[in-house]
Amino acid sequence: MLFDEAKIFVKAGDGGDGMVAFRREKFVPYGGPAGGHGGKGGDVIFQVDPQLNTLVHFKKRSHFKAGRGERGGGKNMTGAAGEDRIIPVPPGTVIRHAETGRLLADLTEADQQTVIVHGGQGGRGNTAFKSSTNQAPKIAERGLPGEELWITLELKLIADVGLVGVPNAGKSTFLSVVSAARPKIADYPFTTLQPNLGVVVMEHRSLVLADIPGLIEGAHEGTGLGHQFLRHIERSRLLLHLLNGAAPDPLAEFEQINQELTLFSQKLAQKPQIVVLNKIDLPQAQAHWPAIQARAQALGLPAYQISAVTQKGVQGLIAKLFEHLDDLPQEELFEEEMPVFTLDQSKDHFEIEKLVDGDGWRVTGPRIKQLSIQTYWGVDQAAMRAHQILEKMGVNQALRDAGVEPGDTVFLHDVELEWAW
Ligand SMILES: Nc1nc2c(ncn2[C@@H]2O[C@H](COP(=O)(O)OP(=O)(O)OP(=O)(O)O)[C@@H](O)[C@H]2O)c(=O)[nH]1
Ligand SMILES: [Mg+2]
Repeated sequence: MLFDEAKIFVKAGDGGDGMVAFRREKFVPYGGPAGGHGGKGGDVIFQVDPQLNTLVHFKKRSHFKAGRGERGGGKNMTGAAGEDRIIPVPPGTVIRHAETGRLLADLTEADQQTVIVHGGQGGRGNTAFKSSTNQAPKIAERGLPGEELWITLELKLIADVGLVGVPNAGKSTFLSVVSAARPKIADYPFTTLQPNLGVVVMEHRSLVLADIPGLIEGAHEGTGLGHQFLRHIERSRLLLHLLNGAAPDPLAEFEQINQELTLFSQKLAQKPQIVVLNKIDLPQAQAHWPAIQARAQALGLPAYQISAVTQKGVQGLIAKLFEHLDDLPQEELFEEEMPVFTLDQSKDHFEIEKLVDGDGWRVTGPRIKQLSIQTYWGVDQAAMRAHQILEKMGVNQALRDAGVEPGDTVFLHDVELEWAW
């Protein structure tokens, strides 16, 4: 069965801390600042691997982390960047924010990549704080934490070729011999209850084949199981109509299924189709071939005969599928507009809240959070610099306007400070 949904947690690497260091040279009594910057944390990146066709590997694992950046060194050495974490997903994977459902990525093309959470910036070393008035700064920044997020993955069926046919025609058998997919196969109708996808590889090329439940009369109205899955193959570029050679009248079944496709949608009815008679290892199947070939020719459709079980004609058919696809245009796969993904919409935005239990205040906001984490509050110079930034952002004024008195406790996110102005 196709496993087509997963919920996972991704965490990008934290940035490395900046370093406070000074040059020590022979005969130079007082060297300048030489503390390097911390390395950037690694990103978590999703990449399309065309060889994959399910999300089943996310069943075993739900947490993925990128590497953290190293701390800055002396002699202006920047810390090494954290390693990116590249997570392979099958084509057709849609990634959403787990809580809000917001679309983050719609991955369709081979090797397409998208960064879902970004590594934290490395903190700057003390070299960055040198100025005309401060030649020997003792401050550095701490690295920022990497972004983290719960996301959902959904696999959208994107097949180049959709397999249609009556139950028992051998669709799943065919898929299993031409791809690594292992669908259930059995000698009764409606063995397949969920679509199966398989990737067919030939000489560095690949195509995706979708095996859907068998269709029967009334399928367009929801009889049987095929109905809900016809929508999936509406997006495929080519239909492979597989005929059950063991049936008493495969030609009548062929007409019937085409009728159902027409009744379901014009789009499906007009989709290019190739006709394939299966089970020609059986003598009765061979007997049907001339009539089927003649009918296909009359309709202007290519026709082939195979045995999925003995694999007679199968390789030739695959080569033909690639040829037919080459003649067809690529289907437009993007259904949803890609948003620009940002965790922080407006970084300088902040809010002040009076805490109910006592005389404290809390300031929150993306830039405030960043500053609270980045600053070594115990170091006077660093704290001074943070206060200058708060002044520029208008936070100090806003606190005064709100009625903050000297001596009050002010939380900058989780960092507790005493208001001194
Ligand atoms: N003799 C013969 N039997 C075949 C061939 N291909 C498939 N079969 C048999 O036909 C039966 C049905 O095969 P499936 O692959 O399950 O058929 P399906 O079209 O996927 O059926 P649904 O999932 O019910 O729609 C199984 O018993 C297969 O072994 C073939 O080339 N020759
Ligand atoms: Mg099947």
